[in-house]
Amino acid sequence: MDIQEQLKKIQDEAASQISRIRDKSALEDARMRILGKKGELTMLLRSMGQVPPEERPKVGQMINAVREKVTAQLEALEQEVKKAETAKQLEKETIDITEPRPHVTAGSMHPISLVLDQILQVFTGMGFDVVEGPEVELDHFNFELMNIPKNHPARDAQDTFYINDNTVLRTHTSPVQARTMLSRKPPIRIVSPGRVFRADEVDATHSPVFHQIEGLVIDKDVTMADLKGTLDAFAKALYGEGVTTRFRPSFFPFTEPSAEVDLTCVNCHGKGCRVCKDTGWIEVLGAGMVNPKVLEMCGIDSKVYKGFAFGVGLERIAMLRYGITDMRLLYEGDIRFLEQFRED
Ligand code: 2NL
Repeated sequence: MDIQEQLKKIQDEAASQISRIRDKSALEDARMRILGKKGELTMLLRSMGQVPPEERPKVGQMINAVREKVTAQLEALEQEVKKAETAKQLEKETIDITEPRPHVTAGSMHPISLVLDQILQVFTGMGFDVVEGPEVELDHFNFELMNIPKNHPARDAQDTFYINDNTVLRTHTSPVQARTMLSRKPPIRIVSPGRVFRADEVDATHSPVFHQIEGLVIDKDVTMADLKGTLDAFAKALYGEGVTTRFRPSFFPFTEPSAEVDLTCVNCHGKGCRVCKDTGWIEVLGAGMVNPKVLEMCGIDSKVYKGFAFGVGLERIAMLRYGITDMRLLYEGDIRFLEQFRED
């Protein structure tokens, strides 16, 4: 077989091999077999020694022509294989955007968080700062500075969780406000939300851990009228224009005078119903003018400055707002209860 015949054979075989190739690895195999270092064309080029010198240029040209042709065929094939592989990949990764998505359940805000957010909105809107403090508190801040001296019944171990002789789980957020009076100069306008602790048995209206928000305003010329106006605005912002407050005389060691504060029954709007026991009013707050003794103990001159303060239980607000009749629902984490507060 002369060189020309061998070349033709190589070219024909290459063409037929190439026509059967469908993927990249077969393509690379063919490239090596035909054009590679030990490939058929290279071998042929090596045997040029046996070709008479005058024919070498012509034979060389012929070999190169075949190499170019095969190279071109391989390149064309490579483009096709690439295109086919891309098409296959795209097909595999196609997303059917009409397919219904799997049901995803998002979490929801806890009712206590919902009412706290609403209340903070109202008070920050009136210029109050939000201040938080420790849950494990010194007797000194929790009781002494609130004018609740040693041997006062409120300190009874039956009501208070003692850590040791002078450390308690705070029974109200008042100590946060005492700390603020000691560290800031008046005027002071703050609310302090947080968890508080009392040694109560669990039932539909009691829990040893509950939430409170207290407010405190200290300035020159602060009066009971400012307290009443502030709480009226709070009631209306939270429950609507038809709701107002009613003050009844009361007693707290830390305020003088003190008041229990009722809101227009949010259920019957004052007509009388089961929720308000036919009175038209619901008790939700305690409030009063800060006892001058408390101001003095907290480093504030009671001849120059006056203050008002109030405290609200968040559980009670949440229960009224959402018609929850058993406080235990707020702590059990039952998904069937919680998911009713989803806001989407
Ligand atoms: C209630 C009663 C109240 C206060 C909390 C307070 C704080 C300071 C000084 C004076 Cl620093 N008073 N807080 C005042 C009156 C009532 O809460 O029944 N809360 C649910």
